[in-house]
Amino acid sequence: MKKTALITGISGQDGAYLAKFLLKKNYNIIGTDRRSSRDDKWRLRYLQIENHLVIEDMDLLDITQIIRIFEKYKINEVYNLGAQSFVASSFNNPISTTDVTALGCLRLLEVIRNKNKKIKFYQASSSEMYGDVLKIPQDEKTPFNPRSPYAVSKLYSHFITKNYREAYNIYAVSGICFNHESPLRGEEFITRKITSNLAKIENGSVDFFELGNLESRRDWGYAGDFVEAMWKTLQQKKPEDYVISTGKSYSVKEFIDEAVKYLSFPVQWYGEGIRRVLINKKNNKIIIKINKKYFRPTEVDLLIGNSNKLRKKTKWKPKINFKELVKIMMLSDLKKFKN
Ligand code: NDP
Ligand code: GDR
Repeated sequence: MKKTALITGISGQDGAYLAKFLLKKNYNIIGTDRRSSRDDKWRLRYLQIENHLVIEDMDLLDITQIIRIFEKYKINEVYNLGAQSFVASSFNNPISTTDVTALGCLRLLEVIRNKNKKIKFYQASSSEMYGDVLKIPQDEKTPFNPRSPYAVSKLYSHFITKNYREAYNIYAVSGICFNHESPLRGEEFITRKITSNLAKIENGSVDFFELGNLESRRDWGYAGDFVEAMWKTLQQKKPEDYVISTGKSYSVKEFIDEAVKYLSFPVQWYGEGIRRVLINKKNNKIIIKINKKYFRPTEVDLLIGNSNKLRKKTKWKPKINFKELVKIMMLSDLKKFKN
């Protein structure tokens, strides 16, 4: 019998890739997000799946909307990807971030507990929960030390998922995902901010752009690989938590150094710290500057995940490495922003 999966956050990067993946596995997909006046279907169109799934309004802030959806459909698996997911914004909007990212998860779990405890539940936990890291690399046993309202909210949803698993015997799993990117990443996140702006500089529509801390290091993987891991964590005998990561870490500066290889002109760094700039050597114009406003009040300096548990239990491994990821994103944006 065909399974039905409910994906919250269907308009986001992961929602689109996961829906595509599950459609290939012959699932019915109910994708939900809050009602919006913006075009929030562009990712589904990009992957050519917009007409292959059902989209419903379901704001994670509103439990009556959640109940309505659970009454309307017979759901087998829930993937809770909906969140205020931008760390920088969580410093300005801590209360709304907590409401959707922490309590949104609890609202879903409460509905599952009351309606049907057999529904499997995946929570999108985050490597940001490790924050100012207490061990390198980070695995399922590493203590958490969050550094932003976003990370604290994710920690709440992580532990409430564990609590509902233990207290009510619900098949509830947290996938602790390290950063994963793609051409469908929002342009506010650093990788896409870099690739989209470099492509706009290449086509002449932008002169320069500004960034914050270039030294922070992230374990960057490809979103298409990560959604497969999410699904696998829900297909095991026992519900458990899993780290999902590539196991390699690069700095923001290293990401830029890899991305500029796809430009038609040579570049060079000058200066240090806040005065550092990247110059187009063909015309000696600045293309990247540092602006203090992009530094966070508390930063996460280094993330690198150990996903051995997932790899052993499910045979998952990432297919796309760092260089390939940068290439995919650069070529996609160079094409997208071509004159
Ligand atoms: P995106 O920011 O691209 O997508 C987030 C989704 O959540 C959007 O569809 C957004 O809808 C939706 N959303 C926001 N507020 C609400 C609300 N009140 N009710 C319902 N839906 C809402 O994130 P990603 O796809 O990159 O990430 C998916 C999940 O995984 C998130 O929970 C994120 O925190 C987590 N995560 C992501 C990682 C990554 O590297 N990408 C790593 C670790 C965890 P709208 O379009 O209306 O804003
Ligand atoms: P992150 O992703 O905070 O790791 O959260 P982001 O791409 O926003 O930042 C990564 C690092 O780059 C530094 N940085 C900048 N970041 C942005 N966005 N813009 C800038 O101009 C800039 N300059 C430097 C940041 O300080 C940071 O160190 C992502 C999100 O997807 C979360 O939802 C998810 O949980 C985690 O990844 C794992």
